[in-house]
Amino acid sequence: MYTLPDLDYNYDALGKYISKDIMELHHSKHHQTYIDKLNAALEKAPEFKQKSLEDLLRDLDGLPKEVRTVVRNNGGGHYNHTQFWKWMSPDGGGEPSGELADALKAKYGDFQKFVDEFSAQAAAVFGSGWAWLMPDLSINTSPNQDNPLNTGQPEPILGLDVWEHAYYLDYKNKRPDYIKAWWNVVNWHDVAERFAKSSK
Ligand code: MN3
Repeated sequence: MYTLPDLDYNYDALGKYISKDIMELHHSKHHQTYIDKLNAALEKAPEFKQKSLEDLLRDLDGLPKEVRTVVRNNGGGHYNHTQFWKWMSPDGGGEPSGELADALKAKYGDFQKFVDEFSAQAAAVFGSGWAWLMPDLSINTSPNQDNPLNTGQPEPILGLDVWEHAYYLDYKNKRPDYIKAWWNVVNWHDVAERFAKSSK
């Protein structure tokens, strides 16, 4: 049975960038609902309880048809949010250092150009979805709760939730304002660790 992971910080820790109200609703209600629905689906296909969440998402076609879409949406929701909480920190923001900084500079010219490109792609997601930074530092997006695992790609090293539930209470319909604020809480320490692991 999957359970809701604790945050490494309090609901009010991201301060003016992402409010306590959003964090509490997003974590305790939205994320919890994905977990409840994922667990309910796996009750109907108990032989798949042994597989890791990542493996389930990598092989959705291997699941029985009657639970496939539920696992895709809610297993994806659980995976994506579990990472998302770690990709933010009250000590976040600024720029990465070390290997990741060098690699981003090599690919995008400078850090700001990377930020601009990622922000543009995140802003352009139609409806609900996510923007991702991949281990090769390419940027892509997914609709709904899909993620790169569904198409056989590696795990992303950074992702941004652009569902309205992630920002509407603070930013109303202004998704670009939310994206701009979010850079102030990005946990580059976590992203750099994932980048280092992915290149080994
Ligand atoms: Mn969300």
